[in-house]
Amino acid sequence: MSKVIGVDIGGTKILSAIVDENGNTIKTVRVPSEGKEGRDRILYHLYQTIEELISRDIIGIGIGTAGQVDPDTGVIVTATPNLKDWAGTPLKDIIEDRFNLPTYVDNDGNVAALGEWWIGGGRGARCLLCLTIGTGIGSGIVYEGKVFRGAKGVGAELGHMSIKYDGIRCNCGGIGCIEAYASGPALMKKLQEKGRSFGNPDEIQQAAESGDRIVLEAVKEIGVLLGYAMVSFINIFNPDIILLSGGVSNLGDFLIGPVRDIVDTYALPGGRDVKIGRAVLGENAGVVGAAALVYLKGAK
Ligand code: BMX
Ligand code: ZN
Repeated sequence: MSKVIGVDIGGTKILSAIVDENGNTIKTVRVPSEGKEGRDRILYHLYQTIEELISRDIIGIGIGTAGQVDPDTGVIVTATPNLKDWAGTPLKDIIEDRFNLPTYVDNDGNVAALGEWWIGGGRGARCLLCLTIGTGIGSGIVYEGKVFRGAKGVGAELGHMSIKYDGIRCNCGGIGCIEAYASGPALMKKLQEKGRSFGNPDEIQQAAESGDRIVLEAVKEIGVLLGYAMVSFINIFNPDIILLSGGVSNLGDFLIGPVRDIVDTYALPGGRDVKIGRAVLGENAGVVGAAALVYLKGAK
């Protein structure tokens, strides 16, 4: 059976896996991305993870990366400081030259959505929206079996929907983006402001599960804001299902409950029957979807 390497490059980590043609994840490798250290460090870690997985059975490499990507050329068009100096990197050419395998590159949110549509919780959906809530808020839309990318392939950046025109400045340079309010670092910051500090999302989840009032309040606050952004997504796209992945989504119903309440109250009634849940593939959605790019020849 042929196999593919799927890679998911985020602001904090690079997750890579060998994925077979049925979407089974065979072996996974996790390394830091050190995105804030710039292009050379990111590439260093990327090469390392591919080298660990490569063998004669591998027929191609699929990469989902944070940043806006031109999926035809595999060049990074823009990136926030989460992946410093990443803009302008001809990633497809670099990887093809180095490993001599056909390589596809796309945005990380797009591939997470593709993975969920291919073998996860979005199977059979006509209009699937996927939000990855981690270092940033990534997103992807699969409509009638195709990844929606817009005119130049750089669309579907739902994390940069502004919910407040006079709000806080986002990493992207915009103002009031939902990413600035509801990403992992935004939640950490909110908790710090309430006098609580946590090392990672798992600790926050444990605190929520043990009924920590301050944590539950902070999670509810970001859930409400996420809900308002979702109202706009629902009114624009009329998805049948919205799936959440990434570290913050592990908060499950603590987060999804407030989102659901806002959607049920404020989305235009025709679209309110949307299902909202967690990604079935969890943190593997990105690597599986990146591999799907190879099997589905770019999913165009
Ligand atoms: C940012 C932006 C998106 C990305 C999202 C999730 C960059 C570097 N990133 O909004 O393109 O999809 O973060 O990224 O421009 P992650 O770092 O949380 O995986
Ligand atoms: Zn933004």
